[in-house]
Amino acid sequence: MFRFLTAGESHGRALTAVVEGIPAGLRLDEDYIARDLKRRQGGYGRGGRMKIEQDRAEILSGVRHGLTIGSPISLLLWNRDWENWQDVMAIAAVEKAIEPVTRLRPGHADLAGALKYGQEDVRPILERASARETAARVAVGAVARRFLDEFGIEIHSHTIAIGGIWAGTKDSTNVDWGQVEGSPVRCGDGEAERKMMAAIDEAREGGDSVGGGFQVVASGVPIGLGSHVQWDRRLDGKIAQALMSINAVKGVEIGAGFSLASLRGSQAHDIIHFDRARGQWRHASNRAGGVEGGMANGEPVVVNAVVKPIPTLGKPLPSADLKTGETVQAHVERADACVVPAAGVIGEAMLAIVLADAVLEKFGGDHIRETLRNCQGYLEAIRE
Ligand code: EPS
Repeated sequence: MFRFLTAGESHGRALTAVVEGIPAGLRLDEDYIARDLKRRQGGYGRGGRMKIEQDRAEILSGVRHGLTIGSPISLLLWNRDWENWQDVMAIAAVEKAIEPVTRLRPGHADLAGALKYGQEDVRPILERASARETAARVAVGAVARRFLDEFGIEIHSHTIAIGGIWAGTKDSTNVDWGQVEGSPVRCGDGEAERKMMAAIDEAREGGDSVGGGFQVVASGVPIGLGSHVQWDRRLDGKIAQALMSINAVKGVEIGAGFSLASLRGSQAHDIIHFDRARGQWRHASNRAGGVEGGMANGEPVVVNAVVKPIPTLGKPLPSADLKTGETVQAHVERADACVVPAAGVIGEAMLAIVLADAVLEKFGGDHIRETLRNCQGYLEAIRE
């Protein structure tokens, strides 16, 4: 229903994306998308690249006079840093000899990518494997978010861990989102925030990097998105895939996730009741993270993800050379010491994309009025 492709190399001329499935009649402008792009660029622990880029997505199609028209929306984000890479990343052949990257970085796409795509230089692999691509995803996610706004679905994220420092709470009902947005590490726990920043400084000074975790929360998700009837229609499966696809993410859990392994059935499940005053089905707790049987259960969708420390290190690990097989130090490039705060914003984008798709699957519609009417009709029907 909602689908998209991105293209572009990290130091190529631009990133692009084509988005399809958004109904006509949705208000959309570049400033709205720019807000999330800016949030993604921030975060304590970023390297020199973010001082060069000022990401903005130009809308090239699919919108007229501020409203979507139902046709594919194409987005263009120029890479400012391309100016410095015009020979290395030239589209046409160049006369000049370009030094190949052959020292493989453990933890990166270098080895498998170079072998699989028949490259003697790792550059073409690392350029596309780079998390720079997530700028395009965040632009796409902002389009999805604009659509979800119409249904009262809100998505937030916060950092829950960096470098072994855990925030005091993973309780998504207890987060001050304003404080998170003002925090250099996007963490709502002030004491943890200071320790996280110190952990980032320490890693950076030692030529190292740190990972961590983030939580994404979507509220206002209508009960019944997704389906139990087929494996690939399960909402939790789609969410896990989308979040796991973010560069450096190594673990995803929904709701109480891995901690459910130590609970009994009587402790693990969320008691159901009918809230007569509001005419709503509710659960007394949310260990399911808003998904039961592959469907949204009406509670906030809560997803946690773990981000590994990024693999480009100032003080590199021992590795091997692609060309000679000799033991060498891994390749060193300018990089970030910590990307967890940015990863949370990317997580919001990926969850927005999955939810926009699920809303369209359930309610259809070629004009936003039609989609909203179908949604309202359904919500009224289940209240009766
Ligand atoms: C990245 C390396 C760094 C990061 C980059 C991801 O880029 P550069 O090699 O230009 O210094 O800054 O992330 C971004 C450019 C971005 O926009 O998030 C990598 O190797 O994955």
